[in-house]
Amino acid sequence: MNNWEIAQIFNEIADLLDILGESPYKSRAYRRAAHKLSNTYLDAFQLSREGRLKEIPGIGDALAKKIQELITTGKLRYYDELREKVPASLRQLLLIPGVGAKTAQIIYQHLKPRDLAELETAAREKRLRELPGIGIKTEEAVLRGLETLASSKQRLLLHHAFAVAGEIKDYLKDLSGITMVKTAGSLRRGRETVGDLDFVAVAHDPLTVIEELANAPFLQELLMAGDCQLSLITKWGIRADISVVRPEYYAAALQYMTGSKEHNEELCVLARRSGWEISEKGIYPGQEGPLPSSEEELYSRLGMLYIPPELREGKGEIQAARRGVLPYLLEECDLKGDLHVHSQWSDGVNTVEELAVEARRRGYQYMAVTDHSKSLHVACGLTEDRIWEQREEIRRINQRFTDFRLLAGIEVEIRPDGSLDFDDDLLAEMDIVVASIHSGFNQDETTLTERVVGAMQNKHVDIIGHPTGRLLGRREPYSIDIDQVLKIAAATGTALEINSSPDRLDLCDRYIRRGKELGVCFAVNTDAHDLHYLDDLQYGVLQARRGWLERNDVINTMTFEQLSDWLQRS
Ligand code: DGT
Ligand code: CA
Ligand code: CA
Ligand code: ZN
Repeated sequence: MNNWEIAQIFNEIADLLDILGESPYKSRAYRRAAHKLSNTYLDAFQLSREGRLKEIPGIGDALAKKIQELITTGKLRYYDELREKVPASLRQLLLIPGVGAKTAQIIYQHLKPRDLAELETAAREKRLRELPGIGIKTEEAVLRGLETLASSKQRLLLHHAFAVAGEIKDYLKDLSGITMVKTAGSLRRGRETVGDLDFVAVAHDPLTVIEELANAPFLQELLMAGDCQLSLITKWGIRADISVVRPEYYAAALQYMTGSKEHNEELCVLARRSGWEISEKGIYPGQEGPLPSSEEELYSRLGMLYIPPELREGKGEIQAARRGVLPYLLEECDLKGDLHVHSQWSDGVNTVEELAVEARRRGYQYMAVTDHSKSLHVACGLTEDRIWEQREEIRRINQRFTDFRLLAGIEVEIRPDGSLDFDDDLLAEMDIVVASIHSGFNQDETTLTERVVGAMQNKHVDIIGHPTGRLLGRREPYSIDIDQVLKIAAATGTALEINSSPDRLDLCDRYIRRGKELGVCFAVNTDAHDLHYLDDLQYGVLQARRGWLERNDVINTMTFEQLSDWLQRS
């Protein structure tokens, strides 16, 4: 039982409490705990052994006991009791992202859909909107939620995928007989969510290794074991495919298992023309000479530049590689600072000073402290007075450094009516302004687009934070005319954020690439509320690379002096 699984159960408990009409304080406590659990770097399993669960913020005595019970017995009596009180067909409605207890109850009372397919039919036939208290908007939200649910079914977020893949890889590396292991598949390509995990392992005697793997400690169910491949369900409930090949097939197998399917299919057409062979071991020369010893050699012998995994989606990268015009992709070490970070002044957990020290330790030249603004009450948004106090603290801390600067910024609310939380005079005083939407997600496309466009037209706004508002697997992007947003961003010189948080990764790769074509500049930020999440930057970098971005497309690759000039632009 890991943090994420516990969080899922707590969220479900919160929904069940709402359905049963219990005090909203109770459900809120479970939701808050779920949020903390899925966002903390602290490992509940580890802490429970040491009796230190209460170190997780939001976890008191009662919740700690429940977590303890879940971890030691794999079950929770309280949860089972609640489930018994709510019919299964009502419970399944709660699984739809965006459908809360109230909506679920109305749908259940009036329609009693047997399954989600039946609900979808009702929504498509526009029958939901006729129910009391449910309008067109809710009906559309249900349809969107059903789509999200279908597409996200058990797809893993990147940080979970990396964590589980790391454990499997560590085990494989230590297995005698295996000389090398690489992660392949969508995880190697840095896709924003991952369906299953794929590995390529090298061994002189693949068969023996495969036999031995059938006893791997993380194995829950063996799905298939062939001469060079093994498919299994891990104890985390996640599927893994492991290819075990002899050393000479390493490059061919790694290339094949990395995919994507679309990329491979295009590559196969070219390979066949060169007389190469194709099998589940990969694409290789067969009669046409020795096997390539690296992916670089493989691509080169097929007449093209080496294609980084993040580009291998069958979206024009093969043509570009053949013409020799692939981008020099952004790298994490190109980034010289983070331009969207929260402190204790709003809803972050660290002091400004702690952030500065950590940023400097990471070798950053700068970091922007961008706390929330006043109308975001849930996040303790800053009033004008508090902003001035915070500036004073930032000024004091900056005096200590000659090689590092904190920027006094703000994440200003774009309010539902399109206005910003502060007037121009105040915004003009800030070193950097990130403008974001955190409310009114359900407005129509024209209104939402105008809110974002209006913010970009304000000359004090430097960056639009998480531009489409999506939460992977939980909330669809709000409806905005993205092409319009990209064009105005290019015209006004406003940077669009690539939010690195693995449950956002907002913008998505497609929009990034379209934006680059239109001349948009980007900022790869973490939006960290805790300094441990400054590490999320790696996911944002992957996303930027998948959007074909180069160093020059990203403003936080600039030195402090260059960035200062950029921020002064009119
Ligand atoms: P996922 O797991 O849904 O996130 O995405 P992938 O890309 O990891 O897909 P997966 O695990 O089904 O397969 C791993 C790789 O194996 C895939 O990226 C390319 C290769 N592959 C799988 N099926 C096919 C196929 O039908 N044709 C070709 N050419 N390659 C395939
Ligand atoms: Ca996969
Ligand atoms: Ca797979
Ligand atoms: Zn933020």
